[in-house]
Amino acid sequence: MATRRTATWVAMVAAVMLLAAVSALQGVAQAGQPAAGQSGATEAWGDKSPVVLKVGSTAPPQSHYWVGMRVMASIVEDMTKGRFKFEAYPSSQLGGERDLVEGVKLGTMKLTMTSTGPLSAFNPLMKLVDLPYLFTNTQQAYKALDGPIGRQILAEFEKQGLYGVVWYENGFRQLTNSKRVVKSPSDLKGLKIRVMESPVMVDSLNAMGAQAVAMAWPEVFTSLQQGVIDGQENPAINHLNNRTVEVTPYVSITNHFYNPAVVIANLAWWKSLSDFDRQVFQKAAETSRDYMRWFSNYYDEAALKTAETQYKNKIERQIDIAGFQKAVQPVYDKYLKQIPNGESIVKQIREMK
Ligand code: EAX
Repeated sequence: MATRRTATWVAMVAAVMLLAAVSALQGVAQAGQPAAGQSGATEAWGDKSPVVLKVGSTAPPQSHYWVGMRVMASIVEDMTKGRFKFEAYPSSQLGGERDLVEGVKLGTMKLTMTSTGPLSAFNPLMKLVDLPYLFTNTQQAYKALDGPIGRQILAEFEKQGLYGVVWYENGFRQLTNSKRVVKSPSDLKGLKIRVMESPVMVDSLNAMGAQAVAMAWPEVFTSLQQGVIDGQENPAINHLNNRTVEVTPYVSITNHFYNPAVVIANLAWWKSLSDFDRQVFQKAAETSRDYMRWFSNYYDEAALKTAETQYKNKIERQIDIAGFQKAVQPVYDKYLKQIPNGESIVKQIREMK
């Protein structure tokens, strides 16, 4: 996977290097031995000039998103013997998440990864995933998303010329702000909190007591610095990696959204792949999903520790969760009416915990 910020790749995690090393060895062992009858598997390394896949994200290179994408890239590049080459554009270099999804829809990009923020504009079922306090733990989320419910939700993207390859993880979102300790809905009164461009999320933060401000990620840091907004909400790992630790020291462990992410492809391009290549991409995506989820879970708590010790953030864990859950009930009432089978899907997800 190539990048414009070469230095960041030097920091690639050891396990990824191990994976690459193993892949390289397999490449040597198999050189000149075509895989029987598999189109796309028979070329030697470097036979053709590679198809370059530009992948963007708002997340910086050290984030869990890129841990996943580097694993995916190394598997695909190896298994296709270099016929595909990934190029990384981290830290919003290609714009915000809506820009990325629109690029994939238009076909100017073949593949990207994004949090759910802009996705409900492309797929009404994504509104279910954005509901507050729907998931209580990651195992429940993985069970729902990796099973038939998750597949049904992803399948809806096809109507928009998009293909949902796999569910990645962003994580459980926590409130952070520059003003004061927030424990309950009344503490949020008057605070302008940035949320992603999702109507469900906007309504949820308003219901929780805040003044929600929908904003694309690239504008957030400056808006916090200038005091246009008082806070934001994101998983702890992003709070650290996206540097909001520096400007919003009050952190509340509200866990109000479990936020997955999606690896999304242009549907026409996906269909144009050979059967072998499509399976390579799909399996690489699934392997990378498991890997990045492990990393995300592993660093979530560590990120809070760093926020506390290094950045002197105040981490508030005594939160009136019941109060917030009660406050967001109208959001369920509003959206479950709009989504076909929404009520039954939510019930099934709740029973999985
Ligand atoms: O890096 O927009 C958001 O809050 C996302 O969680 C973020 O862009 C991921």
